[in-house]
Amino acid sequence: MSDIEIPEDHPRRVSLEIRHKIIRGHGLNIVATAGLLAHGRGEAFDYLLGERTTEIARRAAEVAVATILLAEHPVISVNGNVCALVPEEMVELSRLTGAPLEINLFYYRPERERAIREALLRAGASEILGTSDRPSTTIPELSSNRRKVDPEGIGSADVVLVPLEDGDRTEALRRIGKQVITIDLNPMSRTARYANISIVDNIVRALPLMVELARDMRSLSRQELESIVAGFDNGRNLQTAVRTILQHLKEQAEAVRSPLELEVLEEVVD
Ligand code: PTJ
Repeated sequence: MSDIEIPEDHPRRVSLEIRHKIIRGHGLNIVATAGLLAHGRGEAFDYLLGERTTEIARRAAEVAVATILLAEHPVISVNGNVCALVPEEMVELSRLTGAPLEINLFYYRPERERAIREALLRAGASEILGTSDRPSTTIPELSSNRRKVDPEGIGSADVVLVPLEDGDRTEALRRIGKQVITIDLNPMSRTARYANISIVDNIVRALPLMVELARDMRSLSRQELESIVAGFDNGRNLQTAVRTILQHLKEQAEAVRSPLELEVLEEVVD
């Protein structure tokens, strides 16, 4: 467990608080050790994107929520990082959309499954699929632990939300005809490229946004939901995300000088 106090006025407070949620989750067996590294990669991409929800991420989130609401049997897959960062939001999205939560781990250990299940129950979940006491089936062509899925969950789903995912499973899920939605800060990852809808944003921002959207959109008609989904092109979405990074980097190239040096320059101008 991490009990490090982050000063109120620390300029990187939000980022550090998120980091500490992951570290705490690791101490509780929720997050895999590799999950710490995955988080670091996510942080780096978030920096490159300007640590904000872009217009295209918002549009992808709208399309994702509409797709989940339109689905016959949507399922939300939960791993360690997701559970450590946004457990309440996951439970709320599941409640609002009727998509059950399924635990599906790359680095499977029984104690991790138990810790994640308990954390989701504490966050208000009533039903959790994918646990070892439940029946399981397998995704063909996948050799990792993620091969095992719940027949009442991912096994029979038409739409699966798989945030912070590895590319192999996204590819396998696509090959067996599932529609895949992901949340991934790296627009060049295999997951982002194989998914039908990729929300290029930090899950800590994307999930509260999806909850808010689900609350607003669940009263819409099928026709209205279909018009939200119509015309969405994930390839173009990812290209725009990469261009957004390039644009942000260009702006940073101008602003990258030391803040102390800039203070001195401002004084000279005054
Ligand atoms: O809990 P487990 O055992 O299922 O393992 C989970 C991890 C995340 C360790 C596993 O799925 C893994 O190794 O994932 P990858 O291949 O590292 O991919 C994770 C992706 O999520 C990377 O592209 C990261 O950039 C991205 N990512 C990391 N943190 C965030 C993120 N995307 C959105 N929000 C984040 N906070």
